[in-house]
Amino acid sequence: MERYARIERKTNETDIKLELVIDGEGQSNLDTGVPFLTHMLDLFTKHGQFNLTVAAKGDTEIDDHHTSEDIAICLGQALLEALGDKKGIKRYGNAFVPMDEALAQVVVDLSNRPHLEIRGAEFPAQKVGTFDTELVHEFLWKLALEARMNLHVIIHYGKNTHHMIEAVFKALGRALDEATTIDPRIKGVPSTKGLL
Ligand SMILES: [Mn+2]
Repeated sequence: MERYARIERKTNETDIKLELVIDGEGQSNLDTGVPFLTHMLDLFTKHGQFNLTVAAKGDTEIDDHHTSEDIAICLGQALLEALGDKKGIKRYGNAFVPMDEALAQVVVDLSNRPHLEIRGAEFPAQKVGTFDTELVHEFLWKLALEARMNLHVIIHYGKNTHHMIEAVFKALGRALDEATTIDPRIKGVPSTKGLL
């Protein structure tokens, strides 16, 4: 059975349609209205071997906040829904990704216990394109919350803000690819509680 979810979410601030295939080919079809976020989700999809479609209209005339936050909410919901009962998944994922001078690490646990820890995300620049770099935290927190995952993000070092954030999104894709992978040795869910 294909691990797939489609989420539609409409508020006074944003109107989002998002489709996620977990076992994909790294293909994305993205119209987010936030160019830097489009770039990041494209990398995330490629490195996570997902397929991701996003059609978002938001109040970007104000800033990118609502649109970025709400795309994260939809992506988190899609991930949770597509994973279903989580039977056979590896559950944990860990990835280091360098991007030129920057090195990021992302560790995830699809634990049903939402949590976010971030270290080293003191970005030299406040903006990349139109994108406020403080939205990285907002995006990751809403994603962790809605996907009900424990997400640890460590930027070990870096000087260029674009590189630092790019390394995070690539590592996020790779860590989630590992965590969502089905391991045929695992019968049921990988938890001594018997439930995730
Ligand atoms: Mn780039």
